Amino acid sequence: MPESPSLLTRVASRAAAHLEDADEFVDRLASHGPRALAHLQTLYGERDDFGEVACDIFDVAISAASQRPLALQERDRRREADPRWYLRKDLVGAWCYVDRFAGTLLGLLDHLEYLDELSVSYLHLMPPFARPDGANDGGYAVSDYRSIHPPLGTIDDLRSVAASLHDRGISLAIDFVFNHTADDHPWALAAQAGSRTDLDCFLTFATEAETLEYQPWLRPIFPDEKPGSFIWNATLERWVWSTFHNYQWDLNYRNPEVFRRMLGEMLFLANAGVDILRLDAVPFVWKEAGTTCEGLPQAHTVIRAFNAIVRIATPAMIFKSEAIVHPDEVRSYLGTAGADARESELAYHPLLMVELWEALATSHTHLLRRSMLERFAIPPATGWVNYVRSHDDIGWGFADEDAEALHIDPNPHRNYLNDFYWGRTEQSWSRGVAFQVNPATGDARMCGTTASLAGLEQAMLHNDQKAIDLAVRRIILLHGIAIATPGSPLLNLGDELGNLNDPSYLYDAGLTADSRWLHRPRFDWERSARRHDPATIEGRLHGAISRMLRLRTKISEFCAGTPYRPRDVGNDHLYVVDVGPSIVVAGNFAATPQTFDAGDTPLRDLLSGATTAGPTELEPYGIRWFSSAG
Ligand code: OTU
Repeated sequence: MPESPSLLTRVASRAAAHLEDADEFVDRLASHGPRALAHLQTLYGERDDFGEVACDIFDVAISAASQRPLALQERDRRREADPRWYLRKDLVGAWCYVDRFAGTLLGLLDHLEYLDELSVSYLHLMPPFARPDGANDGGYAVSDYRSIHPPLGTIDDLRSVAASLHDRGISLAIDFVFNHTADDHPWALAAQAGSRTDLDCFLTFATEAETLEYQPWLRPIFPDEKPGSFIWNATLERWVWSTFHNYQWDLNYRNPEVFRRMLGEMLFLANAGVDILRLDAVPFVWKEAGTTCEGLPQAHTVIRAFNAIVRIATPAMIFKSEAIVHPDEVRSYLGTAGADARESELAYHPLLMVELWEALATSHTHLLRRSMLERFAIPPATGWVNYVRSHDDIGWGFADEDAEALHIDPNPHRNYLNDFYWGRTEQSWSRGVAFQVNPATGDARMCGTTASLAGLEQAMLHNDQKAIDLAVRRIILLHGIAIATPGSPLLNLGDELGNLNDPSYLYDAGLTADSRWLHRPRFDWERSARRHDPATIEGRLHGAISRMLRLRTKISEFCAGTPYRPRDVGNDHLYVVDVGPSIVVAGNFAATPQTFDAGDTPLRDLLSGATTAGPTELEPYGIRWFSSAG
């Protein structure tokens, strides 16, 4: 890379010319610039104009640094002095749709006490940006990254929400939907009005034959909508790459102009006060003919390049990646050991999530245990985001190899789990529904809220008190394990009250085709009023979940990086795991009491305060956090 020293020197002198005080920028450039440049070189180094391309990209960073509000510059310094801030035991996330939780962005500020009760230290908002009328994938089709969907408020409201959250010690997380834009984003409109520069930001093809160089290898994501990943656009008279919905057009990161523009949007959000950027749909951002176009090395390089530049321009912000793919692929977005490979600092942990639901349906924990034994390890200075339920469907993404090692046939097992949660098997308590059943591949997923999948809805319909009790226990069990897993927990706001399925989406033209809306109900503030009454369902759930969240913020073993070792205790209904040297988490996945041998050393139950030794009974779906440290 012969030109790199001179190129970075050029960047440093441009910074000096544009920034009032360029020292910090230049220092950060010295630390992270070589890495950023190396990644850009990997992506775009073959171009004759690479030097210009790279300078233009660094100019975006300089411009963002020049516009960085003073309070956020201060935040940058504090976080650089405390670089492990996102690995700590007190990082507790909660997510919501702004309208469904609080009406508007500013409405969020009325609920800060509620978040405090749940020990929330970062609030993740589903994309609040401008989006097309009608279907817009819940905001995952972005028409403008710099303006807010008008009913929710304005970009200034977002800034002031960020500032108010920061004042309360709460960080702000937001989605960065960077694989695609909405088809009415200005770039897509300009492309349709004849701008070649904008057309080149997307992946379009003159003939269907050209799409066939890719199509046979691609995984259909929303097969209900279209069989493949391309749509014909009559205005462009071209085929447009659209991995997700027809109105979401994939961006072309092979074109450095896309990288430059999207970096600008990303740093704009950082300057609005975003602390944690959820990178949406990360595997898809780079395409190569004849491959699956998922998780290619260049997709990782794109994220690494973005990350290195964020460290220079807006270092208070980190990344949380979202990839719902093979578990080993999922963890690959956390980079590899070594500073050069810094990628996402946090990653969703879908394997834990699906394995919790799998163990609940089967009341056996061997696949959960094996999955965690084989695939929990991640690079230093990165953390799992442990959750029970996201806003998306659930697909059975355990590793086939892990199932086969236990003599479980993976696909029939997936079919069994779907049938169970769709409520089609006799023993099922669940009221989930099917999502994107693909007869061609046999793939199918499911939707439903935590409570409805855990049996609460069915039990309430039958007014069956015993079944209600079991369902409440199941919900607490799943949360009890996720919250006690090293990394950080992410609560689906509403799960702490037992939110049930909401079929009203069926009557909304913009939502009806997407059954994921079944599990995105409006937050029920009336039910939340009962949360302090332990005689109610809401009181039992909120009481247990808020207590566990509070407690976890005090237990150092729960921070990211602690060794996590599931035990074989000879009873497959039990999930028993050593978290660090002194914490033992034990969950009973059976509807009957099970005995756990606590051993000779007395263990203190951190949730109840009781001390135990020897054979200890775990009630149906019971959960314990033990400490041997006294
Ligand atoms: C994400 O999900 C979002 O979470 C969804 O809500 C969006 O619809 C989608 O992107 C498009 O923006 O396929 O079924 O491996 O699996 O990113 C959900 C990653 C999805 C994908 C995941 C995607």
